[in-house]
Amino acid sequence: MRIFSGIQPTGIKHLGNYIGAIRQYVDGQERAAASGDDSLFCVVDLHALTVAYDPAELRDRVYDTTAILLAAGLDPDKCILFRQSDVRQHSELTWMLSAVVPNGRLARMHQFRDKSVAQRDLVSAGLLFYPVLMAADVLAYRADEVPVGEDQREHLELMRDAARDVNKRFAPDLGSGEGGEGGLLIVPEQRTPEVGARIMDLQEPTRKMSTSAASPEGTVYVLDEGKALEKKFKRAVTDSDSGEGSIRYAPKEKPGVSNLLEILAASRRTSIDEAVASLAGARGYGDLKMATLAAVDEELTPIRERYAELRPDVAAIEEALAKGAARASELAEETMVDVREAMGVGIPRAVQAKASSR
Ligand code: AQP
Repeated sequence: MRIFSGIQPTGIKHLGNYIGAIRQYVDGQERAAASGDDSLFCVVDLHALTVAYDPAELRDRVYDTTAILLAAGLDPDKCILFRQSDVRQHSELTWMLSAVVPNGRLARMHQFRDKSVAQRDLVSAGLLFYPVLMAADVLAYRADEVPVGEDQREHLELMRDAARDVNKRFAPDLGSGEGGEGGLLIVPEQRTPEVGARIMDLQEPTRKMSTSAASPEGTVYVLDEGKALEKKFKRAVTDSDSGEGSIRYAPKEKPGVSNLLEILAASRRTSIDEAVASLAGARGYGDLKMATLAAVDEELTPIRERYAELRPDVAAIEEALAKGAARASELAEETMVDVREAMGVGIPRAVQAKASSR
C-alpha cells in the first residue's frame, strides 16, 4: 500500500487542511509502514507558481509548511517527506501526461474556472496545467492511495483517467493498473476522512474553509491560540433555533451547527453521533461552541509547541527535505524509465543496456 499526497506551501495551514489532509498523512505514514511500503508527502512548490507569488516568500512558506507537517507527526525516518521541485521527474511526467489529457477538460475544471476569475492580471498556462502536474505527482510513484480532502475529487478523477489512458494507449499488455494490479501506471484511490472531509468557513458555513478565499474570522489556523482562537469559535455563525433538538447534524438545514459538530467530532476522533450525544445537556449553542473550541485547542496545542521548536532550524528542515528528495527521485525514476520506454522517448532500453555492458 503506497501512499502519496501533496500540500501547497501556503505557510501556516488552516484547520480544514489539518483535519482533511495532514492528520490523514500521519495515519498513512503508519499504515504504509505496516504494509511494508513507502508513504510520500510532498510540499508542492511548483504548484504555487500558478498564481501570483513572491519568490523569497515562497521559500519561507515551504519551511513553514514543512515545519507544520513535522510538528503534526510526520517523521522523516518513517516516511519520505520532500519538496516537489527537488525531484525533476514530476515536471517531466507532467509533459508526458499532456499527451493524453484533453485541453477542454482542463478548461472546465472548477478550480481553474474559480481561480482564473479571481486573477487580476495574468491567468497563467500553469493554472490550467495544475491538475496535470498534480496527476504527475502521484502517478510518478505508482501510489495506490491519495489522502486528501473532499474538494480534490475532480482532480483525482482526472488523474485516474490520465493513468488509464496512458496504460491503454502505450502499454495495453501490462494491465489496466486498476486496484493496484499491473499497469504501466497505477490508477490511485482517493482517501478522505470519514469525519471532516470538508470543513466549512466559520463565518460562511456554506463555503469551505479555504486559503485563497480566507475570511479573517471564519478561517482557523493551526497556530491560532488564546483569545484569537476563542473569538473565532465564539463568533461562529449558527442559526436562530433554540431549545431541545437544536444541536443536531443536518448540513443543508443547519450548516453552521453541523460544521461545528463535525469539527468537534473530528478533533475528539469520535463519530458525529457521539459528539451530538455528548451535548445532550447543553444549554444552547454557546456550549457547543465552547466544547468545540476546547477540543480544537487540545488537538492543536502540542502541534503549536512543536512547531515553535522546529521552525527556527532551517538547516534541519533542509536536511530532512534533501533526504526525502534523494529517495523520492529513486522511486520516481523507476517509473519514468518504464514510461519513457513505453512512450518512445529517450534512449531505447536495449541501446542503453548494450552501452552499459560495453
Ligand atoms: N476545508 C477543507 N476541509 C477539508 N480538507 C481541506 N483541504 C483544503 N481545504 C479543506 C485539503 O487540504 C489539502 C491541502 O490543500 P492545498 O495543498 O490545496 O492547500 P491550500 O491551497 O492551502 O488549500 P485550500 O485551503 O483548499 O486552498 P484554496 O481554497 O485556496 O484552494 C488538500 O488535500 C485539500 O483537499
